[in-house]
Parts: sequence; C-alpha cells; structure tokens
Amino acid sequence: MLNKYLDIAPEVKEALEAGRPVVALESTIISHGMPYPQNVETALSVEKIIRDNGAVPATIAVIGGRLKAGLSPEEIDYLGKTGTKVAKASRRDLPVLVAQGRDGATTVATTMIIANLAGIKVFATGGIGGVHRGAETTMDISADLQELAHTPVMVVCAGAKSILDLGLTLEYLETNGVPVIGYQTEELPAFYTRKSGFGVDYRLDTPQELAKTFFVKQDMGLVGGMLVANPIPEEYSMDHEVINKAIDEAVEESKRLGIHGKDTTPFLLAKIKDLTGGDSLASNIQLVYNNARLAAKTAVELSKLN
Ligand code: PSU
Ligand code: MN
Repeated sequence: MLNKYLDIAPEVKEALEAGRPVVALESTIISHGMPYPQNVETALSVEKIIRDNGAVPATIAVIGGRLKAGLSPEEIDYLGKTGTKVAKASRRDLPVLVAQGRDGATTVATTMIIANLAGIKVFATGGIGGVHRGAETTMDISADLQELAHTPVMVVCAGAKSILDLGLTLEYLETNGVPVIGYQTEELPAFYTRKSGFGVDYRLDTPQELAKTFFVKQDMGLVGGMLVANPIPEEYSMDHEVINKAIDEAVEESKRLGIHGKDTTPFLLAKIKDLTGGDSLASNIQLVYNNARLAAKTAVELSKLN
C-alpha cells in the first residue's frame, strides 16, 4: 500500500508483495520499556525468533519524521541507546512528530496504525496499555484500547499487568467489540504471571484457529483488531505475592509523586523493575520471546488463508 509518509524496509516489502508472513514489533518497549543494552539485545533476538519461525520481522518506529515498517539493526541500536529521550509516540503524537521530522518510539496503538498502513496483520508485543487503576477519577485509559477497536491488526501479548484495572480493561474491550482470546487458557494472564482471576472471552489452542478467527472477522467486514493473550511460560513466571507487592508499591508511589499522562506506564514499569531487583526484567524478556514465536506461527497460518 502506498502512503507518502511511510517507508517499508525492502525485505518487508518483498515479503508483503509475495503474500509471505510478516510480524510487526513495537519500539516503545525498546526505548521506554527496558534498560540499555538489554532492550537492544531483546529486540534483535525477537527478530531472530520471528525468522526462525518462518516470518519476516518488521520493527516499527518513527525516525526523522518517517513512519518506518522494518528497521535496520543500527536503527534499533539507536532507539535503544537514546532510550527515553526518544518521544513515546501514541496516536495523538504522530502528526507533530511527522510534521517536525522527529523520532518516535511507537506504542501498541501507533504500531498498529503503521502496521495496518503497511499491510501487516499480526503484531507481537509484551503487554498492552489499558484502563488504569483509579481511572474512574483520572480517566487514564490507554489509546491502545481504542486502536484495537478500530484498526484491523491482531495483537499477541502476555495479557496485561495489574498496574491496570484488568476488570475494567476487559469491560472496555467488550464494549468496543474487541475479541479477547486466551491462547491455551480460559483465564486472562497477568503478564508476569499466568493467572489473573479474570476469564477471557474464548480459548483457542492453535495458531491455525487464531488465524482463522481473525481472517473470518475481517472477511465479515467487522472493523477492529483482536487481542490474543498468551501466558508467560511456567518456568519464567513470577511469584504472585512478590510481583503484586511491587506493583502496589509502584502504583502508590506514582500517586504520591503525581505522575500522570504518558509518563505513568514507563514510570510504573521502571519502578517495578527496581523493586524486584531485575527479576521482572528477565520474565519480561522471556514472555516477549514467547509471544514472538506464537505471532510468527500465526502469521504463517494466516498467509495460507489470504
Ligand atoms: N505495558 C507493558 N510494557 C510496555 C507498555 C505497556 O507491560 O512497554 C508500553 C506499550 O508500548 C504500550 C504503552 O502500548 O506502554 C502504553 O502506554 P499508555 O498507557 O501511556 O498508553
Ligand atoms: Mn495513559
């Protein structure tokens, strides 16, 4: 597809034109979600995992005001090294960054927008944004949820962190017609742990079923995306008490300091990492790998249907 603001990397373009599987990856997780150099190492390993599972990776970002679908290792290194000095780019930030020729690390929302422009249907990440705890007064609801309502991209995540109000996040997705699918589970995973106490809408057990469901959704002309929640592998999941204590403390501190707006999620993620002495980072990396594998396999199945 042609868009004058979009650059598709040659390898990604070739794959898309030939109908071969491609998986989109976000860049906020690189610049704002993990420290350097683990962020760059993880981003490059994720790309390799996608290739090993039969798809072409397309890491997405805004660089010099251009929407990029597919980055070079040098560009990934730049985003990781520059870290939080790269603007976190959600939907509302895009026009300013493009008009001013600036860089942006794309959130789930913005990665979905650019993936869709490029014609990429499957996207792997760690966790999505959602309805924050206390949103009934702060109104802090991630733009990721609205994007899932409108933009036809399948997002494979490890559920949502309990920095969010998971119950309200599920209600919001239901109202907006977004299917929430548990991969081999009936329960919404809570990112660092496999269980949250909240059920998902449907359980599907194979990449084929995920691909078929998403294909049919689009074929029916139903707008919007689909959320696949893939639990962290047992051996990397964290102790419920340890992680929930760290999350509660992080949420308390963010309230005390009056953190708000786009700073909330990165603040909480960094605080949780400090409080768990880096254990949460190791789990975070493994669940992203796990999602990359599932997304690549699903993209392979989807390419057989399209
Ligand atoms: N949740 C995580 N890790 C992340 C994010 C969320 O567990 O890195 C990032 C994603 O890029 C997500 C964004 O799209 O934070 C949501 O930010 P906000 O809540 O400001 O919309
Ligand atoms: Mn927010």
